[in-house]
Amino acid sequence: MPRVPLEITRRDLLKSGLAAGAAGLVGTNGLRGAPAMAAGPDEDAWYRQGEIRTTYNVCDMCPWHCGVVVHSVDGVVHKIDGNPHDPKSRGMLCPRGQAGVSFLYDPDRLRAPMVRTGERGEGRFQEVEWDFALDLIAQKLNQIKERSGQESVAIFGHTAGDSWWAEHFAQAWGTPNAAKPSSSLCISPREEASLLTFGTPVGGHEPLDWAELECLTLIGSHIGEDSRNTVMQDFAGLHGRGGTIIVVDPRFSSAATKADHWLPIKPGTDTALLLAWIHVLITEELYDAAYLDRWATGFDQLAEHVRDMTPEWAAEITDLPAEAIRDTARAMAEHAPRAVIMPGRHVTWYGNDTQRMRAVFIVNALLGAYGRHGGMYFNQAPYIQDVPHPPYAVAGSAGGCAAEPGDDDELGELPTGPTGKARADGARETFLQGPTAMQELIDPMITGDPYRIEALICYGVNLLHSVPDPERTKEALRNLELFVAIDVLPQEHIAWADIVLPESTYLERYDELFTMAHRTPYIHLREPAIEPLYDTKPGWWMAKELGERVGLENFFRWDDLEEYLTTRLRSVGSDLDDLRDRRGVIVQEGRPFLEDFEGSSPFATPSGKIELYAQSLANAGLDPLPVYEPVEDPPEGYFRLLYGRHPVHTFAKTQNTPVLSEAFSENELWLNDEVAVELGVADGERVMLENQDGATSGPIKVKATPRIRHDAVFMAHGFGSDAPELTRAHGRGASDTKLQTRYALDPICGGAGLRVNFVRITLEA
Ligand code: MGD
Ligand code: MGD
Repeated sequence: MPRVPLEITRRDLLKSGLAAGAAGLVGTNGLRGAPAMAAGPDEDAWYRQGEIRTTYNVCDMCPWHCGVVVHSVDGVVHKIDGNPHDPKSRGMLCPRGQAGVSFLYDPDRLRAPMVRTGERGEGRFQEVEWDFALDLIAQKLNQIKERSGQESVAIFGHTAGDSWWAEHFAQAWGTPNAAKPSSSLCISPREEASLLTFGTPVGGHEPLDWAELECLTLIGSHIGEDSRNTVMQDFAGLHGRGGTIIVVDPRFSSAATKADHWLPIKPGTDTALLLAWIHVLITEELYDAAYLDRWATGFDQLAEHVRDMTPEWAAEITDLPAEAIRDTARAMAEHAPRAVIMPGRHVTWYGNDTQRMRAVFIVNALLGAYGRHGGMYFNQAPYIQDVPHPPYAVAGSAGGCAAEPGDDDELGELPTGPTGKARADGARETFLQGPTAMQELIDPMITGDPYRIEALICYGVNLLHSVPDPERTKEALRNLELFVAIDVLPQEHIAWADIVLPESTYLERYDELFTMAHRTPYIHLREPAIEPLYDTKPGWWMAKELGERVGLENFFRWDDLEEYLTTRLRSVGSDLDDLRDRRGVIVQEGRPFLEDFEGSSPFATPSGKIELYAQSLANAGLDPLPVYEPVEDPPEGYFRLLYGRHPVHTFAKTQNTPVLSEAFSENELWLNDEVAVELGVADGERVMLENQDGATSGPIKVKATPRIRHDAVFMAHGFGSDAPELTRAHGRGASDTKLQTRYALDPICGGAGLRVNFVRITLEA
């Protein structure tokens, strides 16, 4: 029996290199760089205990998905490094990535399938056999389908592996009600804005040509706290070589500390700033006229639109000096086309977000940055074929970070979702276009309007932490006929499930290939480093077993994932052994720059050009050019609730990971230090928060700091878990989600703007 280090301590991880990682990125130097070696020979070191087995994987500790190399000895994983052959990680890994070992051996993990025995929310379960759990789910699903139609089943998915559920199973089963939080609660405004402007989405890997970039502007994007491995490497590279950095953030973020210009904007007013930048670029003739002439349409309408949107106009709105607005526009133009406003990632802020992102892209276009060296390259998905299956019953509607082209041309009958879904003619019931909005599927579970969603399969979504207004979500869960949760940890929503299916972690399973749209499109392998712990199973296995029980066996015409992967890999002249020989990754050639498109256009819009003026928005009765819409100010005594990332944690899923919890166990409330004095609150004091609707969260420790404006507070997302089974995360810090009882709906993409909530501070009872 292999020795399983159930409790990995900081000391153990010092041996494996993680503690070094906590101070920054850690390079892959084979195993020679491990600190224990540097300190001298260690006879007990894990790498002397047996033959080291090396496997290839894709990190699932955050959605950036770095390619990794996993080292195990005698069935125990000890160390994870960045894969030097992976275009994304480039051999480096962040502390969260290295903490995958600790995540794997978290003693609080779900261990066996369970069926609810108590009331929903009580968290009382009985362990059952897999066959029993799957038969029960299949029986319920078939009953619901017969009674109410397959669209009465919703499927939510996130984390790597979600394609088996929110895409393949959902489309085969025939529900348009499949959604990912990484869409309407994250990137959908920028993907829609990019589609409207350039005809293609941004994709999962933001395509900045960092190596030649000279000037970077960040609107919100808090690189350093948003600690995606490669983005931090690239940002450090730009800073190190003296590149110009402009940061627009109400908070003096980590990125702002490295900036040449910090614009502490009044929250919610960025579109006014962007319009004023466009005004300066046009009126001072700082735009790339030849580039726009060749590649863009709508310049004259744009120039007319921003004629009066002067820096002075924007200064009133944004609380920024007009001169600073002019200076920063000129700084960008000075470096054009090697100047870019980063597309951002979590961009669902105030409800008018697609328009704000259109304004971002228009600035980039005026700078001539698309398809230019030092600007934004054109990324491309790798070529690989799917495993053949019958036509799907519905088109893909879930969206996500790295959407791949689907098989939507082979559709059968299309049931319609309550929130509408993409159709060939672009018409939707609610939104112009874009994937199904997760938060909009909650109400139909409660009200039955326009029809009742009766069942929910939730794969890898932290339902009560990722979707706003968790009390509303609980009400929805109470109403369901069937709630199946597939997870690795006993997160808060697990207590509400009828049936819990425990998944093996990414280190214990094969999974779908990672096909990343990139400058050099690539395919990466995920293979198990060890056998699944406990009575857990991979998500693909569950999807196949359930599919076979509900009549979808033709969608799973393969015996296991090795066969499935081999079939796909053959279409690119490879197989599993070959992929391992290639160190887990196949890199293809892309067409990143304009010069690679001789005689054709890289812009897939109806006009084949960058559409500064969006005719499709005009056709739908929406603003074809971005318009600034004022947001409500906080009421007297309240602050706008801002939130973001903490470098050591990912969303709400790593707070229980032993080494990460040890490094940072509870979030803090950033409060302006002068305001703290006025309120009589001391730095480090614990307070409670109450929002405009009376929802409360806390206690949370105050960080009194001059680094935030007077009108806002800030906290890292993901804390304040109410799940007692998460022994390290339970009751630590405050949950931003609990304080987000409302959101502003983006009419174009269905995104949920979460920064429209206000909180007041009360002393801890
Ligand atoms: P944002 O919400 O854009 O998130 O990371 P980002 O895309 O960077 O940025 C939050 C910043 O916006 C904060 O600094 C906040 O002060 C500022 N802000 C708030 N309101 C306003 C405003 O009105 N205007 C302006 N200009 N700024 C404002 C999210 C990204 O992080 C995502 S989506 C993922 S999937 C990854 N998740 C993740 C993680 O979970 N953990 C870590 N450590 N890193 C991560 N990186 C990624
Ligand atoms: P996580 O907390 O990472 O966030 O939304 P989620 O992806 O829901 O939850 C991941 C879930 O997957 C957890 O329940 C975890 O235990 C489980 N899990 C981990 N590994 C596996 C696995 O291998 N298999 C299975 N089956 N489950 C696994 C993120 C989403 O949240 C995003 S992308 C953004 S940008 C938004 N951010 C955000 C915010 O900043 N604040 C608030 N209030 N809401 C937000 N919602 C959005």
